[in-house]
Amino acid sequence: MSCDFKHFHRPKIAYLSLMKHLLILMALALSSASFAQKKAEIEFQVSGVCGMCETRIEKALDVPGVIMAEWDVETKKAKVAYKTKVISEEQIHQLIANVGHDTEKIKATDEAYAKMHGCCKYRELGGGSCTGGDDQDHDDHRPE
Ligand SMILES: [Cu+2]
Repeated sequence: MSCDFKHFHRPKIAYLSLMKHLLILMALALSSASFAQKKAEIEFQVSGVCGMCETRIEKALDVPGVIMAEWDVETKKAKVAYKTKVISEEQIHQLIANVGHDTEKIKATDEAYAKMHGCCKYRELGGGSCTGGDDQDHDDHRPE
């Protein structure tokens, strides 16, 4: 009764190569599934001045269909990933304009603009009472 070590060795290799193929198949299935969802990523200019603007813009885009939304106070660029079947690029611009921020495509109405905190009045010279982009901690003075 010889228990050859080689007998254990072979199936292990076969198992590993099977796992490798399974992983490749899974990766393929996942990537084709995300293709079916039709994701898009866009980047555009949005006017704003401070961290409060950032919160407002990102909160406005917290809707179904939007996968990721980021606005950078330094570059004034919004980066949005969304599902094209659920929401359109136009609607995304509109959502931002609705809370008072001008985008490349849609200007905010004077009414929406007036509702914003004084610090965020980017249309005024010098950007309202905001000192700059790194002023993050004025969550305490929200508009009444
Ligand atoms: Cu602001």
